[in-house]
Amino acid sequence: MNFYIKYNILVCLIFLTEPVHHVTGQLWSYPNRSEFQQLEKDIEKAQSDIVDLEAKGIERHQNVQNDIRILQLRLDAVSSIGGSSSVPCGLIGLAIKDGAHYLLQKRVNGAGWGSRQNAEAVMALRLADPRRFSVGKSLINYDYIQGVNDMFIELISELNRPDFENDTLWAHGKLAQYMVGLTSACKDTQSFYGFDVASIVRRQFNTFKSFFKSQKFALSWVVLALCNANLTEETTAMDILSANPGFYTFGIDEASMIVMALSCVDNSSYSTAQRVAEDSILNGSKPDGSFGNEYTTGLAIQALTRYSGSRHDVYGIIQKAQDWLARNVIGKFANVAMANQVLPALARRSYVDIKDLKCHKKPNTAPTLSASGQCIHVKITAKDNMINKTPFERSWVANGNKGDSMFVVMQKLEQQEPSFNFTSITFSSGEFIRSIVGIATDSGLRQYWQFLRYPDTVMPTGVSNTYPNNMDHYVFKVTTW
Ligand code: B12
Ligand SMILES: *[C@@H]1O[C@H](CO)[C@@H](O)[C@H](O)[C@H]1NC(C)=O
Ligand SMILES: *[C@@H]1O[C@H](CO)[C@@H](O)[C@H](O)[C@H]1NC(C)=O
Ligand SMILES: *[C@@H]1O[C@H](CO)[C@@H](O)[C@H](O)[C@H]1NC(C)=O
Ligand SMILES: *[C@@H]1O[C@H](CO)[C@@H](O)[C@H](O)[C@H]1NC(C)=O
Ligand SMILES: *[C@@H]1O[C@H](CO)[C@@H](O)[C@H](O)[C@H]1NC(C)=O
Ligand SMILES: *[C@@H]1O[C@H](CO)[C@@H](O)[C@H](O)[C@H]1NC(C)=O
Repeated sequence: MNFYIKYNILVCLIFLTEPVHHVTGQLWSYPNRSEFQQLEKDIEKAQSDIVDLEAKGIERHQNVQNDIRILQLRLDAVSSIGGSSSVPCGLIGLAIKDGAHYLLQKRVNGAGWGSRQNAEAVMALRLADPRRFSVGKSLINYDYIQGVNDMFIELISELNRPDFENDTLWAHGKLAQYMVGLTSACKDTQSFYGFDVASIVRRQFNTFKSFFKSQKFALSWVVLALCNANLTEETTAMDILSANPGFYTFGIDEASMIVMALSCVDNSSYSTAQRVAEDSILNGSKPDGSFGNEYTTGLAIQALTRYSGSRHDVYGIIQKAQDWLARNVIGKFANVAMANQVLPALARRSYVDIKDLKCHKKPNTAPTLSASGQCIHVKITAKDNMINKTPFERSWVANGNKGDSMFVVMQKLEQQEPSFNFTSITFSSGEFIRSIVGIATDSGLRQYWQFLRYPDTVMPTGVSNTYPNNMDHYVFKVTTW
């Protein structure tokens, strides 16, 4: 066992046995696997409800949202040590969690992290922990999703300004950085609420070419924006970026951004410039393991994760730098830019990894609300051996359209089939089934029509929020609670 492994285990043990009150107070507690797993399940279920609502075009749902927030807080409490987190153990893992907490606590509803800061925050959270923060069906952090919404809203309102395109606060690399933010949140940058953000970034590059010639840090964001979105590169931008290798106005910070940008585009024409920039970063390594301050060290680590040369000690250099970085940022995250440059580095990722993040596809494919969807057949069974004197069981096949809710499918069946009818009551959570074929449940007797997917899976959603696929089979069964 070498020293480094021993050291890591020691650090893990220290943090497993000691609650770290000085970092985030009562949020940190001892692990309890079973509670952790239950919470993960609950959040997954709540999240699938959200996905259903979003598929219907309802963007926010206060109840589910609050549930997830509470669940997430409790999950944070139990997952901070142990649990199946994808964040590494030990000091570096703690620093990542602290940075994520820093960002999430700094977000203000509606405003996010403030003007021109939202993309940096959003991409930092995603790169810090893509699994936990994925905009997917799996475990998510709802505050992150809110932050993504805040970023969208800010950007939409900016894009609508007539003077936006040539506003240098945005045109000098900021919109490009937002494009990376959009991609990290799985958003199409060519049709963002009617805007082709990618084309605007290309035009800004051409309008402000002389600025970008002198500021390759900003130019790197333009290249990263197009590359992460899998769009064709601007050859002129690549030529500027790879010119004068070894000369960096803004030192290691700039060399690091150039390495990331060049390495993102898969073209051997730029490999020499990339190698020179990498060597220049490595030459800037300090005895304490850092490359300068937290910002510079964060960017340098990110760039070194893209290392293309032949030195064998780079892995160790990255580890040492990460260790220095973790010690220097825990409890000291100072602003969004620092979190943006540091968090990916701690997670051993870079801005280039955004192009490989998994973007989930919505389950059941997002239903269209029009009835123009393809025809579907849905089997419906009703069972009662409680209310009727003789046990009742009968099945029907309903003709509906893809995108119809179960409620709509049942309404259609009622029109198609004289032997089927039902009644329901409207609640804030949708339609509650009261009676089927005249068999009405008595709430005083704690009876209800339970809604299941055949044969016996209790549905997590009601009929208004369930969107059947072709050949699905659902069961209604009189049950008591
Ligand atoms: C380019 C650059 C500059 C250029 C900006 C010129 C330009 N029009 O592009 C100039 C030379 C003006 C500059 C100045 C300073 N900079 Co400077 N700069 C950078 C650099 C290398 C890249 C920023 C960038 O282009 N980002 C990409 C674009 C798309 O994002 P942006 O948000 O629009 O970027 C703007 C801001 O970053 C702003 N800016 C630049 N530096 C600073 C510093 C502070 C404190 C603030 C609030 C804003 C700011 O100018 C950028 C371009 O418009 C970063 C490196 C890094 N790691 O982030 C350092 C960096 C941001 N700068 C830093 C510093 C310390 C300074 C100075 C305070 C240095 C000094 N002592 O004078 C001054 C600012 C003084 C002041 N007037 O308040 C630090 C900030 C650390 C911190 N927050 O405490 C960084 C992180 C470098 C580092 N590794 O330490 N900087
Ligand atoms: C985990 O926590 C729950 C609720 O706090 C408790 O009921 C359960 O006994 C705990 N399980 C273990 C293994 O500690
Ligand atoms: C931005 O500036 C360029 C160059 O001056 C000009 O051609 C373009 O029309 C301007 N765009 C907008 C939207 O004003
Ligand atoms: C990226 O683009 C290429 C060609 O333009 C295409 O073959 C590839 O599937 C795309 N990848 C993704 C993830 O979109
Ligand atoms: C690689 O870059 C060179 C120089 O810009 C360019 O001429 C060439 O077409 C690029 N190759 C590919 C495969 O994109
Ligand atoms: C390496 O860094 C030192 C300062 O630390 C500098 O003087 C020297 O020029 C650098 N060498 C190269 C090849 O960049
Ligand atoms: C519903 O169907 C049942 C059984 O077929 C029938 O007795 C009842 O009258 C129907 N109710 C309505 C309102 O059509």
